[in-house]
Amino acid sequence: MNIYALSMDKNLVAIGFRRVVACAAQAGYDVRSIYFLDDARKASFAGSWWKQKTGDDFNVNYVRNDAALASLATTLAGADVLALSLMSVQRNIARKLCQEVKRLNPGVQIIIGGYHPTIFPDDAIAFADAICLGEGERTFVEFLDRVRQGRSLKGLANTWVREGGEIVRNPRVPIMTPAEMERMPVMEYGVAGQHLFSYAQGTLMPLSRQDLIRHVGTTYNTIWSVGCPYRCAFCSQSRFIELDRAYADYRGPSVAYLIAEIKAAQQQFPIDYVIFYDSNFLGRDLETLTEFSRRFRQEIGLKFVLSGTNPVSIVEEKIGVLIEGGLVRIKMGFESGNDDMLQRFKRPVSTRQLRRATEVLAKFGGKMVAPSFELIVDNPFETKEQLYETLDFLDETPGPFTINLFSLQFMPGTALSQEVTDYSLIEDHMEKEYMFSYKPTALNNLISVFAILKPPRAVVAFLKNRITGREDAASPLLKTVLYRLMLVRRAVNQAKFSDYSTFPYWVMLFYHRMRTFGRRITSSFGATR
Ligand code: B12
Ligand code: SF4
Repeated sequence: MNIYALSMDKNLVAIGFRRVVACAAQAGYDVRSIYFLDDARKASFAGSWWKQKTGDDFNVNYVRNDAALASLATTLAGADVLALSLMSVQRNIARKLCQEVKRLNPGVQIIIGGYHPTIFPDDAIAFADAICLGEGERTFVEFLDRVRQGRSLKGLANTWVREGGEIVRNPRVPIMTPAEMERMPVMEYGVAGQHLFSYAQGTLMPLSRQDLIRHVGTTYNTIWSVGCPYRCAFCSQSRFIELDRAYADYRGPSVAYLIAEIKAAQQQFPIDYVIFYDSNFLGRDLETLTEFSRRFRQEIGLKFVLSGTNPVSIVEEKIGVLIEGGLVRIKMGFESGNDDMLQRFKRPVSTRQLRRATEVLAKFGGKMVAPSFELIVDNPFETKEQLYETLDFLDETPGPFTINLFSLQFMPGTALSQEVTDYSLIEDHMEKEYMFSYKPTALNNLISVFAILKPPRAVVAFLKNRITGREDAASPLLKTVLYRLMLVRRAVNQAKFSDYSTFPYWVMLFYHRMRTFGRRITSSFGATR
């Protein structure tokens, strides 16, 4: 069977995609993977912060190239199966592509998995033959088996399918237990059978080892546990828990599995940093984290970053244990510095608990990069007074720390988007990639100063005074300047801890070579003694 699998994420991280492709490969299917990138020549992950647009056009999908989509569709139309992994921000491009493929060859069986079909199935099924809701390891293989055998898709668990013009909502079976996850192959992480599609040029090319390094540098990006017990109003997690209660657990394989997965990648590629995207890596108990930390230090010996943690789980013992294992940097969602908004967001924390988390983290100031707290702004439910409270909260937060601002997004299927009657708002957000997409208002710009430094109280008071009554005045240039300064501050801070994981790939590679050289020298000295 001729199978194409397309990751629409516009980077080469694609953790869930790589997992389902690995399952299909293990089942004997020859899958050609394609990673859809805006422009394959430019940074898509490693060093991409430096290239981020911050001006007026910062938050829309960067490239539009209908001719390129048409040429990709011509290739894909030769397939028996086209599998897509999709987030909502890529939905418009994916829909165009699928429609064109179907026009050229109605016989191609299209299956879509990922967050978009899971959260917004009514939308996704309109341009696919089948959509997978939630995890797809077993579903993808069963789908391929059925297509190969020419069987109906009716009854294909955890999917919706279109048959004879009708939408069939197939029954659900429970998602995998940790024991079942343990038996899954580790994610596909090589270059054989993999391709890059460069949207800007419309070119499809085999993925080389150099390409992979150019795009991810010396990072290895993975996730240990899938799921989260909370139901924050702006997050799609509640939708997952509705699908299956087991999504409320931090569900994942054993420490041994995780270590074996990382080792396998380490044997193939130069890796210095492992980045974990768990919703809350620290949600695991101290005993498990201690085992992880010990084995990570002894058997992997790299630095690791926690891209997802929850302030509710910041416990001194846990942080201490992980730092011993190699933890170098930590990010977490604070979302707001005022209690009304935290409640409205249904966050599991109050500002008092946030404060406690910052106090714990401040104790490790000299041992890891300043933690990063993420905040939501441009929130139509929030008053200026409440936003000023967030500013005061930051002002009182013990340092060192940095912040990331994000505009509130009304993603489909979240509790918050159900409060919105204007559907175009949601549609609009399917066009946006919203990293640093906050509006360049005076108040946002003032808050963003805390990403660079903690100004003296008197300066904050002075600036507050200056912008009072003009909080919404736009200043994109100032935003860009502040953004650049923030990057410089972070670079300096990260370099102090040899954390180059957000730097351009060539910096990471240079550090890797130095590190390897240093290790060789040390071991040859050891051998001659
Ligand atoms: C890691 C991560 C990233 C990474 C890598 C993305 C990746 N795909 O690996 C990075 C940092 C690059 C990233 C970027 C973005 N992300 Co992100 N990210 C996540 C995060 C934290 C974990 C995703 C993950 O790996 N899950 C675990 C894997 C195993 O699950 P999975 O991906 O869902 O895959 C399973 C199923 O979906 C299914 N499946 C997936 N693909 C396929 C394909 C087929 C054919 C089948 C059958 C099944 C299937 O099977 C997989 C295995 O079980 C989630 C939040 C969270 N905690 O879940 C947000 C999340 C997915 N991201 C989100 C968003 C919005 C973004 C950005 C748009 C943000 C931005 N910068 O503007 C960008 C988009 C990038 C782009 N330009 O296109 C949203 C998506 C919401 C939505 N409705 O689409 C989430 C849910 C966060 C949130 N709550 O808002 N992200
Ligand atoms: S804690 Fe994080 S992953 Fe969990 S529901 Fe809230 S935002 Fe979503």
